[in-house]
Amino acid sequence: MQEVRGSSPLSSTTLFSIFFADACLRVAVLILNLSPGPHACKLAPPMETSQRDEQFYRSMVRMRAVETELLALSSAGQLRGSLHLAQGQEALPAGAGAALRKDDYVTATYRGHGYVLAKGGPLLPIIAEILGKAAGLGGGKGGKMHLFDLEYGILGTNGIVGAAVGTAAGAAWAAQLQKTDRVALTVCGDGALNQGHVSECMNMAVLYQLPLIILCENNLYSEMTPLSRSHGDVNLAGRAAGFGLNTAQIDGNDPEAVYQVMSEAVNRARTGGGPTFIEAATYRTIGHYQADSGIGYRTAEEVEAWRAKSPLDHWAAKLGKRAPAIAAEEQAAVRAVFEEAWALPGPDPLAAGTQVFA
Ligand SMILES: Cc1ncc(C[n+]2csc(CCOP(=O)(O)OP(=O)(O)O)c2C)c(N)n1
Ligand SMILES: [Mg+2]
Repeated sequence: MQEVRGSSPLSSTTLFSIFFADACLRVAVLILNLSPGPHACKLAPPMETSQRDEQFYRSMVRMRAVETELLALSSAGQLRGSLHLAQGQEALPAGAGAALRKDDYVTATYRGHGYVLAKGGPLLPIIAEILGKAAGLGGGKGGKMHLFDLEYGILGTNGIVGAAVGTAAGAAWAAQLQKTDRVALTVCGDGALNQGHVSECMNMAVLYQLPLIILCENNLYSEMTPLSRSHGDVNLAGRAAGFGLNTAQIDGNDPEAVYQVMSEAVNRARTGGGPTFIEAATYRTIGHYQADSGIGYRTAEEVEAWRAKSPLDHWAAKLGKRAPAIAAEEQAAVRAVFEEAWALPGPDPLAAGTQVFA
């Protein structure tokens, strides 16, 4: 990990170049419905290793079970729209979610439903939202790319590449201004680093020493474009270090490694130590979205090699005889929630104009 560098002096050029990011942060601060006032700094109590092993496995199995149900509905033509799944990347939400408090903020990508699940809120309103039901988190109007839950600090999954970084930076700034010790985690892909807005946010986060953690899921592809064809320098953490962030590069398929580096970053952010960028090496062993085979721009051998590194299989092997019963329990619970959610009514058409801010 690198140490945070001292703040740079603010020249007029710097001020001009940060205008866009500053505007985004101000909007995010304005829209937040936060409880004001300082409260005591609470660091997460350490969890026993054996407890963590089971929690990670449960979290990963739950996420895979949710995706299996969604894929079946989509394949049967019963679920409309694009479905961006994250098979092979389950260790990231499992490890990251375990390092956060309920009142910490999270923003994520169109592939970020796992982080919403891992934040620990009840499953039914999440699934109901994805299925477009009135009992969903957003009344069934947002779907999978717009999962919001203020009670659990979920400030949105997001279909616009890189956009969620600005919302999280705004939330981190709000937490700092209100003298709370909340932190904001934002999840982005490797491709998002080529969005100018993300660079502006990294610069701002260092200047303001925001309690922000950027977890970059480096799955080696932006849609169908390999990293080497979209980035002049494939060292993503190096780019963040250039802005002055603390950085780390980890195996994103190891939930324990994710948990450890996240805990370090969270504790640093809570205690005024500033932002961290984590580059996590991972791979989606499924297509970019439901209609993509994932082969063509990638070889079958490459996909198979990464399947062999599946975090789910590794953790099942680690838990040994306990794994099948845990998996069966989680899968049955997810199945039951899908059945319950599927039977629920959709939103009232007359309510189409409510809860809409645009
Ligand atoms: C601003 C913007 N530009 C382009 C797109 C189209 N698009 C959707 S996903 C994607 C690839 C993003 O890749 P990455 O950030 O690596 O995330 P991954 O899909 O690999 O998880 C692109 C270009 C978009 N949604 N938003
Ligand atoms: Mg990617």
